[in-house]
Amino acid sequence: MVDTEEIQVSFPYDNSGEDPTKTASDVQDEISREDTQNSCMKRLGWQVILIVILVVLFISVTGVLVIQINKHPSVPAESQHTAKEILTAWNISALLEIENSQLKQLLNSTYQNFTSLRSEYGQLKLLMNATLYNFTLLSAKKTQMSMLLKSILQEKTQLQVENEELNMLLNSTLENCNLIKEENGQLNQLLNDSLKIITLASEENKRLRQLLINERETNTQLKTVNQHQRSILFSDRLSFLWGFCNKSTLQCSRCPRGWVEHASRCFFLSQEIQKWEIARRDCLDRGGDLAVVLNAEDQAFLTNLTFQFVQAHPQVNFHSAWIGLQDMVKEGTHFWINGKPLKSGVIYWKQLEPNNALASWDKHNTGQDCVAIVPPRRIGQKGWLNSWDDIVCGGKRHYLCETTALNVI
Ligand SMILES: *[C@@H]1O[C@H](CO)[C@@H](O)[C@H](O)[C@H]1NC(C)=O
Ligand SMILES: *[C@@H]1O[C@H](CO)[C@@H](O)[C@H](O)[C@H]1NC(C)=O
Ligand SMILES: *[C@@H]1O[C@H](CO)[C@@H](O)[C@H](O)[C@H]1NC(C)=O
Ligand SMILES: *[C@@H]1O[C@H](CO)[C@@H](O)[C@H](O)[C@H]1NC(C)=O
Ligand SMILES: *[C@@H]1O[C@H](CO)[C@@H](O)[C@H](O)[C@H]1NC(C)=O
Ligand SMILES: *[C@@H]1O[C@H](CO)[C@@H](O)[C@H](O)[C@H]1NC(C)=O
Ligand SMILES: *[C@@H]1O[C@H](CO)[C@@H](O)[C@H](O)[C@H]1NC(C)=O
Ligand SMILES: *[C@@H]1O[C@H](CO)[C@@H](O)[C@H](O)[C@H]1NC(C)=O
Ligand SMILES: *[C@@H]1O[C@H](CO)[C@@H](O)[C@H](O)[C@H]1NC(C)=O
Ligand SMILES: [Ca+2]
Ligand SMILES: [Ca+2]
Repeated sequence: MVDTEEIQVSFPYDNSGEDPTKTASDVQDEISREDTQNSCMKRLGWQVILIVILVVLFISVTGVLVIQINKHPSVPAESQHTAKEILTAWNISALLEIENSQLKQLLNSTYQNFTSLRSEYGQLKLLMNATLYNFTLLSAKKTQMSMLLKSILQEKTQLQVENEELNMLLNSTLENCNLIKEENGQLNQLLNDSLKIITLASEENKRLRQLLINERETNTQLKTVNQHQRSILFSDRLSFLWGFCNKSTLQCSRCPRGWVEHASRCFFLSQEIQKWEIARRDCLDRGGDLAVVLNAEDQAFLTNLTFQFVQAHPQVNFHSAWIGLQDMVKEGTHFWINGKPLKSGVIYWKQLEPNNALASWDKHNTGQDCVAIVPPRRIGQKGWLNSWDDIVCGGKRHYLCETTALNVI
């Protein structure tokens, strides 16, 4: 728009067809046109003068010829010839006149052509100026356009690069998306599995709970039964049996509590000390009698019992423990409490025993008639099984009782 306006401002008479106001150039034009007109007129004047001169020349030549003819009237042939010449000259004159008018017309037409050409030239000049201007404008525009094109091309290249990058990004994103989708599927599967497991577990839990409730009920019932049975168990009538059981562990043995089983018999080593007679009474009260040594196994077991006691109670001044053997009736003849005599050649005596030694405090000189086991000082010592000693029956000693073990069918 601006361009067009400028053009219109610069060339306001271009296409309007109105009469141009006179500018300096136009005045110049006018002047130059007048010059041209003047020169034409001058040329025309020269031609006229030339023609006049020619006519004068012709007339003067003709006059000379006539004078000469008059001078020589005697010569008719010559006269005739001269007339002919005059006619020719007349012809020539006429021809010249015609030619002159033709030239005039030509000049007029040329002039007219010239005038029209001049105006055409002016128009062409204007057109060319406009065209040039348009061309300049267009070339400027073209430069702009080419610059624009260049920048657009650059932008396009950048955009292409960016596009490629974006494509790659999109691809990687798509790949990631696919991976995530896959993972999601796996997780879904896992979740489903977990849910299934949970469902199963919850069912199992329910079942177990029911079972627990049932069990609790059973338990309560059993407790009631148990309490009933307990009341029966701990009644006085069964107190004898409890002597064979540990009430806290409910473990029962074939021997009463505190007694040790050996060879289907039960043995008891007293904590207290008593004279032989009172010791025997206590064994009887406990449902047994003083211990009898039937063989080497019995001898080893009983000796070990006293040894273990000494080991376990180092603070006790343990001298010996009575067994059921004595020679109170006849000195030197030993009898067991079951009435059986001591077999001859028994080798369980300590060295130098029995000696029936008489103690200073033995005022009645009764001697040593009751037998006790003296614990050895160490295991493996020489004479481990030779532990018997005859002692005054009134001395206070620990004692070994024995009873039969319960025969459980
Ligand atoms: C003059 O011109 C006329 C016509 O053009 C012609 O017939 C005639 O013969 C001419 N005369 C002379 C003397 O040339
Ligand atoms: C030239 O021609 C124009 C018309 O064509 C006429 O009006 C004018 O008188 C002529 N001029 C001369 C000198 O013949
Ligand atoms: C003038 O121009 C016309 C047409 O443009 C042409 O026919 C004619 O011959 C020209 N006259 C001269 C003397 O150039
Ligand atoms: C052509 O245009 C320019 C400005 O556009 C002007 O200065 C110049 O005079 C013009 N020339 C002609 C012959 O019109
Ligand atoms: C110059 O450009 C204008 C507008 O673009 C147009 O109208 C005019 O015809 C053009 N002139 C030429 C001589 O091309
Ligand atoms: C993106 O992936 C499509 C199809 O998967 C492929 O045609 C294209 O070449 C890939 N583009 C890039 C930049 O990797
Ligand atoms: C998960 O379980 C539901 C119903 O139990 C089912 O519709 C869905 O397809 C399962 N999905 C997978 C990934 O197994
Ligand atoms: C019962 O057994 C426990 C464990 O063995 C024991 O600590 C406890 O002394 C025993 N009670 C009796 C009375 O033997
Ligand atoms: C002595 O008795 C203890 C405990 O009962 C036992 O471990 C050990 O083997 C016994 N020793 C002998 C030599 O019998
Ligand atoms: Ca004696
Ligand atoms: Ca003795």
